[in-house]
Order: sequence, then C-alpha cells, then structure tokens
Amino acid sequence: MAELQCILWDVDGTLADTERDGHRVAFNMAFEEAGMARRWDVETYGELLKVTGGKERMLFDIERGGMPEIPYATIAALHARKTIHYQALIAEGLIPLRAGVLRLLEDAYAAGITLGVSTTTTPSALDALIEHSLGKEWFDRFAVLAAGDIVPNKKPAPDIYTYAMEQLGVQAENTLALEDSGNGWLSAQAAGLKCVVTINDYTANQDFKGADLVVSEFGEANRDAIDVLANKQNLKDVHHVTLAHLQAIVKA
Ligand code: XBP
Ligand code: MG
Repeated sequence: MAELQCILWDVDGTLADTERDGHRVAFNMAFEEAGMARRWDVETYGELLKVTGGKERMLFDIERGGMPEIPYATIAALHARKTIHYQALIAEGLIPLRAGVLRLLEDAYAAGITLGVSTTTTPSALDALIEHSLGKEWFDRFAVLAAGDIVPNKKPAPDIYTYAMEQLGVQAENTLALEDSGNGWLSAQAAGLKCVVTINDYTANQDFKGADLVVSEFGEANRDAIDVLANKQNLKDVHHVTLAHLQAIVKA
C-alpha cells in the first residue's frame, strides 16, 4: 500500500503569499529603475500569473502588447534586478508564512518524512524566503530545492516535480504535492502526484478539478476552521489540515 514518504512544496502562494506584495512590487521596481513606463497593478499581475516564471511572464506581457518589444538580454537583465529587489523585500520580513505551513513542515520533519521544494521561482529568491521567513535550519531540512531554470519546462509541465523525485529517489505514489495554483496542480497531476491545494486571492477561481483536497489555507487548531472546497476522500474533521490528513490522502 502507498504511504506518505515525501512532501514536495510549491513556494509562491503556498509557503507564503509572495506574488502581490513581493514579486509584483519587485518587477515594478526594476521597470522604474530601467526608466520604463510599464507598471503591473494588482489586477494586471493576476492576468499575467497564468504564465509561470518571471522572464516568461515579461515575454507574455510583450506578446499581449503590455510592454514594448525589448531584446531577451534586456528581459534577463531586468529579471536579475527584479530578483535583487525581491530579495530585499523578503529580507525586510514583510511576507510571513501562510497559516499552518511551519506546523506541517515541523510535524512532517519530526515524522521522518522527506521534504523538498518544487518551484518555478529563481533559486536565489527561494533562498531569501527560506532564510528570512522560514529560518536557516531549513536549508538542511529540505532534501532537495528544485527551482527555476533547472528544468527545460516550467509548470504546468511536470518537469520540476519529476526532477525532484529523481533527485530524492522517491516514487510518485509515495509523494504528495502541496500547491496553490491551477498551473501547479496541473504540474503535480502530470507528474502522477496526489495534491493538496491551498487557494489564495489570485487562484481562488482557478480549476482544481480532480485535486484531492482544496482548502482556503492549512490553518491552525486555535483559529477558525478553514473552508474545505473539495475533499475527494471525504476526510473527516478538516478544521485545519494535519499530517494525518496528508498521510490518509496518499494511502487512499
Ligand atoms: C510562481 C512563479 C514564479 C514567480 C516569480 O512559482 O510563477 O515565476 O511568480 O518568480 P511557484 P521568478 O508557485 O511554482 O513557486 O521571477 O523568480 O520566476
Ligand atoms: Mg505557487
């Protein structure tokens, strides 16, 4: 029977709500610094989030006529500056972890479950979040940090999940993905993984058809009960998401 041996975490939107007040703001700082008129407001950024990866997102905005044509080298340079601004925003400690993230990480680590990250984001942006929002000890506690351009195709392709599982030597049936977005869910699904989705303002209306558990957040015991939007295995008493729930999903 399948058992939970490994949890692979998405980063942006899952560990923390980094998009609106982190990545978006950092892109705008890079645009301003480069003397460009373009700004991504909260709503526009929501539209652009359908494309994963910051460089790919700029290319998409160019294609749809939002940004002027610029050479790829300029996109890459803007992205490098954006990443520096993002790291500085994260270092200010402005973006906390989402409710229940640290609890689930600690419970899973204590239970000897292998923990990894599978993200579209740039490695140095991930490092900043681990250092300033999670704590430096987590650099050693994650057995793999799979991020950014390390694979040819970003989410919704399965590559970053497949890569992490190969690195860890774990099988899909014993691995669970934690995601916040439609693209993340598609990626996990394509890699053959069961998946728990924690929605946020940007992803609430996306399609998570077939996901095992869809919740408003992982939540905490001493706070209000979370909203459960889909519960494929009819798990009982999902006031907040526990390690036991995650284990039950993989066993089912
Ligand atoms: C989210 C993304 C990333 C970030 C920006 O990835 O699509 O591109 O928005 O990061 P995930 P970069 O939810 O899989 O972590 O600018 O570093 O690409
Ligand atoms: Mg995400």
